[in-house]
Amino acid sequence: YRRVHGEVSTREATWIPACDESGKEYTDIIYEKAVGEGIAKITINRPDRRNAFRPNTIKELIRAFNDARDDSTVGVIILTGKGNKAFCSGGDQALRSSDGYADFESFGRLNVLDLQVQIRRLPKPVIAMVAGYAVGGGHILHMVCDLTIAADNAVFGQTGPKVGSFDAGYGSSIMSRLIGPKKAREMWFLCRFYDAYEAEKMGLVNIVVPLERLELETLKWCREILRNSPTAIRVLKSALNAVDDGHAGLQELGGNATLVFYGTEEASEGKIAYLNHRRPDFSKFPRRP
Ligand code: S0N
Repeated sequence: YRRVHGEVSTREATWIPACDESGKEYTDIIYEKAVGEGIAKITINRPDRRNAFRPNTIKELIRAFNDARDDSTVGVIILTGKGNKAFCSGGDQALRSSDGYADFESFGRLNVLDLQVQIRRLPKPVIAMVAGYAVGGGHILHMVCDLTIAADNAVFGQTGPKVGSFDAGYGSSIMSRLIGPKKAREMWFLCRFYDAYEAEKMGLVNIVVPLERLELETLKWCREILRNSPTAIRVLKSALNAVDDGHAGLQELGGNATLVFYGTEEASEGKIAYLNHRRPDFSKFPRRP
């Protein structure tokens, strides 16, 4: 296998700042792309709050993820937190009001839910690169990512019932799928924290690596993915989510079937016949067993 495919590079990446079509500066995140690599990296940049998110953080994350989705040179997206102390500590509790989280507006939002859906539906793998705490809504963010690479100092847990909140959506259903219904109840009801190795045993993370190797290992996983067929990965991501995501999951998977079908001569025949005002001739296309 190695002879045919060669070793995957383990070198560091060269990151350059990226922006989206709005051209607006980011304040709460850092958005970068690796030169010549097909990898985007989105970093929550509020380390003094353990990378807690406010509505503006989520708005910026949504913009960056949209850009990475639309950029056909990007094949994998890394989501991480600034510094080694936290991936993300969830919603900024200082900004919590009676109707969600409010920063620069007079009303509250729970817009992290939109971000969770966006990551889930994004047709490219999203990898959570976790150092330090991934707790509360930050824990849910890593769970909705496709893969999680954890540093050996990573700590995972829910805090909702301690601080008077809960995520009864993906934060419950995806967790139950990942670690099983009993363990999910334990995690939510007791609000314990779990170290990286416990999390690995529970099936919450893919691999645990020394903190100093976290980015290099994550890059290695990205590069391995990037060697593989983007269409196969795209369809597989939607297939792996389809049952759990119900109609929305089937829509995503079905959309991929349409995407692939549009590339065939059979599909083209229908379009060309319509445009030429003639009856389509599908007779030469096989009705496969
Ligand atoms: C992460 C923890 C364990 C780190 O402990 P450590 O290392 O001892 O640091 P601290 O001294 O505690 O923190 C350093 C500074 O950072 C501030 N800070 C940390 N986390 C937050 C936060 N989440 N919000 C605001 N500030 C935060 C500290 O206050 C401290 O600042 P100074 O130095 O000024 O005092 C530890 O910090 C910890 O336990 N943090 C809180 C974790 C938590 O409870 N998070 C919120 C959980 N809830 C959600 O995330 C809800 C998500 C959500 O939006 C949602 C989604 C779906 C449905 C509903 C909701 C909903 O909210 O209701």
